[in-house]
Amino acid sequence: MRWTSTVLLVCSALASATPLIWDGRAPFSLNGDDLNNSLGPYLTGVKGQTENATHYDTLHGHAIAPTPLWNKLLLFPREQVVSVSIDNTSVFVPGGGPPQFGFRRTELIAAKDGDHNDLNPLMETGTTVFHFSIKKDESRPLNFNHEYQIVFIEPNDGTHVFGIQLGSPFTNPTGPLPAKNAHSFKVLDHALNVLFTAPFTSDDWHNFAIQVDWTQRTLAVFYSKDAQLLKPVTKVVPNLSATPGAAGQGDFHFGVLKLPLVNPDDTPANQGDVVHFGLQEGTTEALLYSGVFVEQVTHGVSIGNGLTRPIIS
Ligand SMILES: *[C@@H]1O[C@H](CO)[C@@H](O)[C@H](O)[C@H]1NC(C)=O
Ligand SMILES: *[C@@H]1O[C@H](CO)[C@@H](O)[C@H](O)[C@H]1NC(C)=O
Ligand SMILES: *[C@@H]1O[C@H](CO)[C@@H](O)[C@H](O)[C@H]1NC(C)=O
Ligand SMILES: CC(=O)N[C@H]1CO[C@H](CO)[C@@H](O)[C@@H]1O
Repeated sequence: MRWTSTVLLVCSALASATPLIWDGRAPFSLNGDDLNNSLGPYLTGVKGQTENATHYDTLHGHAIAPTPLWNKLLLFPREQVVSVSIDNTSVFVPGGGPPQFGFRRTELIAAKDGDHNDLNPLMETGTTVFHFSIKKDESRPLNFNHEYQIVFIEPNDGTHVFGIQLGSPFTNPTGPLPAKNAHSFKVLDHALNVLFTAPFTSDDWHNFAIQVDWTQRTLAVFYSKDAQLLKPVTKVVPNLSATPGAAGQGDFHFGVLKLPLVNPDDTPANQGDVVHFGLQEGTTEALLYSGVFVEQVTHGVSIGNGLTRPIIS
């Protein structure tokens, strides 16, 4: 009896937990045609122009286990892993702009069946928490001599409300490579201050949750590995260089955006234009993602195992 009521209690706690605003955990029903057509939870348009989305984005079905944080019974996971890859064809051509030959990039953008314009204000009002888990794709490693921007929220001004960086930050001229901490995740604020670092160890799922107060313009970070509950790893920090209000809202991206190295053969002006110039090896590289979702904090922050805790305050 006691056991039953505990179970009921846990279930009702789960049901009322946090409300979810957007769930980017790929259901097993999601397929390649959905990806090609930006149906389901992602817009897939940020990629090379010559190939369909399934060339870059792969749904792994039951072949790879997702983060155990939200999939405790790994025999019955609730989501499939999605990998995001780049190769030398990953030259994005933005609407109305020239091809971005400096970058190689593939990103998924949070949406609901193609609609991000209605979703973004829901995800980016009040206090909301952006969850995502990242693992190495050992067969398609990154090149840590380069800078990678892998998760970020980008308003129209092209800045990032917060960002996750890997690799050696781009410098002109090029410094010693790889840079110190190249193999660590760096959580950056809007002004590019490093809020938290964690080594990108192999074979682990790295779970992040970024708490964004859109009114006060602050950030706070949770992190854990694998099935460990998320733990606060920063205090609440100001992020006041981010733009307030609707102009400060933007698309929630995750994927692989690889910056170039300086090409000594380019003109001095072009050497600083990372979007359009620089050296890329053209290698195939990828990251694995799971556990991507955005929640309200009405009933706290989800930390795994069906548990929530109060926001960092
Ligand atoms: C998705 O792209 C793949 C690879 O080009 C292709 O085989 C498949 O037919 C595409 N599906 C749709 C619906 O576009
Ligand atoms: C993308 O998918 C469509 C629909 O299946 C197909 O007609 C087209 O050839 C594909 N494009 C490439 C580049 O594979
Ligand atoms: C990679 O793509 C760029 C731009 O399209 C091209 O100039 C370069 O030759 C390609 N490199 C390789 C190794 O294919
Ligand atoms: C961690 C931190 O304090 N980050 C920045 C948030 O925004 C303000 C205002 O631009 C910066 O001064 C902080 O350094």
